[in-house]
Amino acid sequence: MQDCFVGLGSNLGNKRKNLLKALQKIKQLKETKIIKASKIIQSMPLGGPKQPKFLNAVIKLRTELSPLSLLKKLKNIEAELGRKKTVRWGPRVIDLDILLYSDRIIETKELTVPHPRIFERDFVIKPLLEVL
Ligand code: A4P
Ligand code: MG
Repeated sequence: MQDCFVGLGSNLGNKRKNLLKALQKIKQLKETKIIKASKIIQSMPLGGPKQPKFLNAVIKLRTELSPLSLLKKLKNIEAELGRKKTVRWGPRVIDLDILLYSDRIIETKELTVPHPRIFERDFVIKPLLEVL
């Protein structure tokens, strides 16, 4: 079992509901347990086109899934919640990012861990500190 931290973001539709639905689906992943969840915070959009404010949160997981299998499951959940491909950093129903996975450093085409933009983002750092 490995500890890992996942960032959740939403700025389209019923944002709070989207975060809670994603949480519910992550809870249902067989090989994974949610250990802690941060408060949901509102944040100003960073980058991308003009877009609505975000709700963000971070959760701590304990999982048997490899980083890449976890990424795939998270991508499936994004798709199930109706996320559509648009521009980079564009508005989204749900965004699920792997922030940290144990003490692993990963740099592949599909996955960069730690997430490269953690430390420039209050909306990641603040909730992350809550669940560390
Ligand atoms: N990918 C690589 N590393 C990871 C990782 N650690 N976790 C790859 C998740 N995915 C990772 O992601 C594009 C590709 O990144 C994936 O296919 C995966 O293989 P995406 O979610 O489809 O696209 P994206 O989210 O638009 O791109 P990116 O670069 O992940 O954006 P960010 O950095 O997540 O930023 N402002 C506020 N206030 N709150 C936010 O949550 N989010 C963003 C998105 C911008 N501004 C924001 C927020
Ligand atoms: Mg993303």
